[in-house]
Amino acid sequence: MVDVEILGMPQSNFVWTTRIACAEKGIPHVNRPTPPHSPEIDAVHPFGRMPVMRHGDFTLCESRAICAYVDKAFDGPSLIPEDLRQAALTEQWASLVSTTIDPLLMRRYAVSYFFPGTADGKPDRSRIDAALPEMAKQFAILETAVADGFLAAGRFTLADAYLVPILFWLRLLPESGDMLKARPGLSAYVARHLERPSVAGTAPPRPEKD
Ligand SMILES: N[C@@H](CCC(=O)N[C@@H](CS)C(=O)NCC(=O)O)C(=O)O
Repeated sequence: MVDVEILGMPQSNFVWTTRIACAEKGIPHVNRPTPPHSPEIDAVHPFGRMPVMRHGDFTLCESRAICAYVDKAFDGPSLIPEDLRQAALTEQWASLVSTTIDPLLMRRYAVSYFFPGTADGKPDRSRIDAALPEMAKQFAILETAVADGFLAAGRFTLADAYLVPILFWLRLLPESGDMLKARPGLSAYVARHLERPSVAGTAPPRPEKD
């Protein structure tokens, strides 16, 4: 059987989501660490973003499409519940995470630490400070949303596969780390799911401490 190949840097939360989807499905996959806008990524994604997938002669981009393909192409447990309403709620939360939560928590906040683009290479303080009030609101919403230990459907779903990689990075940064500590439900949620075999087994290398 041809392995699924996931191209993209393992640190990317969207790459990680697709790898969790493969692991939950129980299929072998290989991750080829590949930066965005590299020739291999550009060959598949019209805007040069990661992840992209190769499966034999088939190529695909966009994490949600890749997760859907992996889900339908192989036997094995699904990250989307059978029940119509639970499936819809799973899609609702997966969409909220990728269209509203990721743009704030990752693109605006975390990226201002990891890829600040400042002249001196230091974190982009004004961009970080501007994001904090809205972040506090999102943490409050998420604390309520994971009250039963999952984001949707009362079990681990695609919605959690989108959220947990984001919270992994936010635990490591100062303001978001404090916001998480102040939310016991959300802290317990991320700690527990980071130990899930599909999540732990696909985790990116730990950043080096300075
Ligand atoms: N909607 C895309 C988002 C992918 C995305 O934003 N990937 C980021 C890394 S986490 C990226 O490639 N950024 C580079 C860029 O936007 O130029 C998906 O779900 O796959």
